[in-house]
Amino acid sequence: MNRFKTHSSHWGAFSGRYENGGLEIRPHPGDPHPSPLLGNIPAIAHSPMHIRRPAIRRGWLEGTPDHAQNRGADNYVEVSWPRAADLVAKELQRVYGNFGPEAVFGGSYGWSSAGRFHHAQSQIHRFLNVLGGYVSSVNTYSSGAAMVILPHVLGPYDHFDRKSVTWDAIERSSELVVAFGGMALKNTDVHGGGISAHIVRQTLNGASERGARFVLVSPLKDDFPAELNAQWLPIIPGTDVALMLGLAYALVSERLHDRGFLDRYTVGYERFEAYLLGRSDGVEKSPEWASHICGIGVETIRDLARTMAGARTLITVSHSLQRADHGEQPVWMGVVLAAMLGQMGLDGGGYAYSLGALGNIGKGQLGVPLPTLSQFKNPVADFIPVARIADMLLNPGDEFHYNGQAMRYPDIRLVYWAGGNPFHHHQDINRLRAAFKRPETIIVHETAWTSSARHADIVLPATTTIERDDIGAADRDPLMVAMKKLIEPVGEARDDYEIFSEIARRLGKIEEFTENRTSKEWLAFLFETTQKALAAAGQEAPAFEAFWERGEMRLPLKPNDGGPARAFRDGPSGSPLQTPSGMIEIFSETVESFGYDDCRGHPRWYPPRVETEGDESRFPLHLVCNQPHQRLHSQLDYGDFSRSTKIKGREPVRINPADAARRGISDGDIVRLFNARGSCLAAAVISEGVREGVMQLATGAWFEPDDGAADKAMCVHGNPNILTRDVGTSQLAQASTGQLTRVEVERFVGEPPPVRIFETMKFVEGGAAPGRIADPE
Ligand SMILES: Nc1nc2c(c(=O)[nH]1)N[C@H]1C(S)=C(S)[C@@H](COP(=O)(O)OP(=O)(O)OC[C@H]3O[C@@H](n4cnc5c(=O)[nH]c(N)nc54)[C@H](O)[C@@H]3O)O[C@H]1N2
Ligand SMILES: Nc1nc2c(c(=O)[nH]1)N[C@H]1C(S)=C(S)[C@@H](COP(=O)(O)OP(=O)(O)OC[C@H]3O[C@@H](n4cnc5c(=O)[nH]c(N)nc54)[C@H](O)[C@@H]3O)O[C@H]1N2
Ligand SMILES: [Mo]
Repeated sequence: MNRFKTHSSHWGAFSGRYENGGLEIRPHPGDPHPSPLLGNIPAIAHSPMHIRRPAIRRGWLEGTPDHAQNRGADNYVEVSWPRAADLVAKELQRVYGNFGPEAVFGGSYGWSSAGRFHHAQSQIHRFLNVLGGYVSSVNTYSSGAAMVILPHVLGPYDHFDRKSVTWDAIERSSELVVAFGGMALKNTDVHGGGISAHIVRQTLNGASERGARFVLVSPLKDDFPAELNAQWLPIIPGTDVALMLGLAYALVSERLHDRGFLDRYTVGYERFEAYLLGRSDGVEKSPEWASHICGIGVETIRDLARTMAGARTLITVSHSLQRADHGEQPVWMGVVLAAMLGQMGLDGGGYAYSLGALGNIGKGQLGVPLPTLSQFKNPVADFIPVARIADMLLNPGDEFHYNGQAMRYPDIRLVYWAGGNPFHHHQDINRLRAAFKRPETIIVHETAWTSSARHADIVLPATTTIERDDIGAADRDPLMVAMKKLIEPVGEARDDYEIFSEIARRLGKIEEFTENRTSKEWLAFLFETTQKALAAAGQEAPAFEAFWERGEMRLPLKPNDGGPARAFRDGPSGSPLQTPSGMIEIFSETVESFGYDDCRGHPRWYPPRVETEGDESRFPLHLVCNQPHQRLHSQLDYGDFSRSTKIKGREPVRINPADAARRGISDGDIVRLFNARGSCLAAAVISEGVREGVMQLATGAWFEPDDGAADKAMCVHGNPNILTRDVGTSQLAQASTGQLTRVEVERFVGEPPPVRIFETMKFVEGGAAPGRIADPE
């Protein structure tokens, strides 16, 4: 009998045992609410989706003219590892030699897997830096707008996103939590790097039992756990700023705003108030005005304003609100509303950005540093805001604006990706497909035959975490886990580290990349960072071997002191915020000075651009494209749990009964969603939990075109990014706006095209062009 071995993932610690051809998974015994996402893991061991051998796209290998036009519609030729590594090394040499590192895009955004050493992002960036650098990307798809606006308003991003409001304060002191965008429990299933205890449900229940009340502002009812009986304000998507302004106006008109707080801790309130009351633009942002825009009743708005002013109130703003047109505004306006209530820095009150988006946000901070692989320094200054990838590939040399800078897109010849899935995360997939036809070469390390792998020229099979040893640890999680290999590598899959080492060897850079350490030596070496800090703090500091034998280790937490918000409240001059004024910037001279018409000196209401563009009126329904409850992004969409949620093999789309009835759609029907950009099929689920006029289709179903060669392909599986818009939030942050789009829907009549994406890949034979390397075998 094999023993269960400890392991960890972005959605929980667990142990696993491989026996008789099957992988058995047990959640960590200390986890009060283990995630059902663990059910996706066993498929790794046997799914035909795991890439088994290096594969080259035939057109690239044969060097046919215009071969790049065939990306996404071509066949693949399997090759040996030595040949694949030779081809990659030779191509890197060519591109670096002819065009320099400014022609290599290595942003490689993506969540990859848990594990401190085999972290694909760290590995690829380290490797490309050894070769001379790469064009990088900044910020995230998660919170691209907040990461740029918050530093102007409150100081460093994490001060109010992680360091100030904690779950224990909410359980102890909050009387009212108003959650713009909710706190869907599904989202707290995961945390980047690992999460050993899922505590959000029990914490919210604890607060509720003490008498705390909850208000959910969201188009979806299940964005808050049902047992809390939250008051549901089913808002029209994209209109939270209008509601917040209506609440602010109600506070001022009843003199419920905290003038003392505004005077002592903020700058620019007067200029904002002139806008709020209509003195600067002739429009009063009254509850009546707000109600017309956001669909929430006037009296409801007034009542909520009074309740907020009369209780210990916490305002939370979710990531999702800013992953939309003008996404900077709700983040900023949430701060202003909280400042008007005067409770920032009080226990269980004030403002928390993104609480509930990830399972460890709101937990205590670790008292020791975690093992971290050095990525070295990137000498290349060129970068893009992460969601501008298609713009960059389509428009080299064009000017764009970002956070006060005028910049130009670089001319990219080679794209190298490891640990991310752009055909999952990026918007307007048809446009992305056109963009992916531009570079000369695209290299991808993947564990699975995702759509990104199917658009690459060179596909190198990477192991998943269960095929290798690693150290599991994450921000705010006190459990460090020995992630032990559970199965042998599938097929010829190799660790990213090993792949990069082989290529580095061919380029004469092996010593720089590996520093002469094996994987196992790296684990022991990286572990020392934490071990030494533990010893210095007088804590038990086991040797690596002892930790590995034991399987896990508890790390100390810092005492919880209310963070920068509390310190600022207690002494605004001694602990100023790290903003230009040291205060909360209700008006930002810096942002105003950029002169952008889509993000000015104080938060304001901008009607969403999608609605002001003529042909969008043909698409009356709002589509919410949120995070999936059944997987992490696109990862393991082929896993059992994710597939158990599909209907007739397609992704479920939720629709309100009234909208369905009007279109003759019944539960379980295959429907076609479409707009000016594209279309996809999905399976209808009729639900009262979705506001009328809104549909919801989660992200993460692997993109499968009906015709890989068509300019405008339809996704037969249900990937919403075929419909979303590829425009930045504003010139300030240029962040993703993928959360919301507009569509129409109809019942699909006839035999729908089959979903084939999870079927075994078929390979072809192929020759090599003169100049490309032939297989030595
Ligand atoms: N419309 C819309 N789009 C969105 C969003 C939205 O709300 N709406 N949300 C956005 C957000 S917040 C995010 S964070 C992004 C997520 O986008 P991604 O992070 O790109 O999504 P993942 O599916 O996690 O992609 C990780 C990939 O890495 C691979 N992988 C895992 N482990 C390894 C490894 O060890 N080595 C290698 N080489 N590969 C590995 C997996 O197989 C997977 O394909 O999506 C964004 N896209
Ligand atoms: N199970 C699971 N959990 C995850 C992830 C996953 O893939 N799977 N991904 C993780 C990642 S990388 C991130 S960044 C976070 C993302 O965290 P979020 O971005 O907050 O998560 P979403 O689920 O995309 O959106 C949350 C809710 O916002 C609501 N919403 C959408 N538009 C509006 C609006 O205009 N107004 C209001 N008031 N509400 C709106 C939607 O109903 C949606 O369910 O989630 C993390 N958690
Ligand atoms: Mo994210």
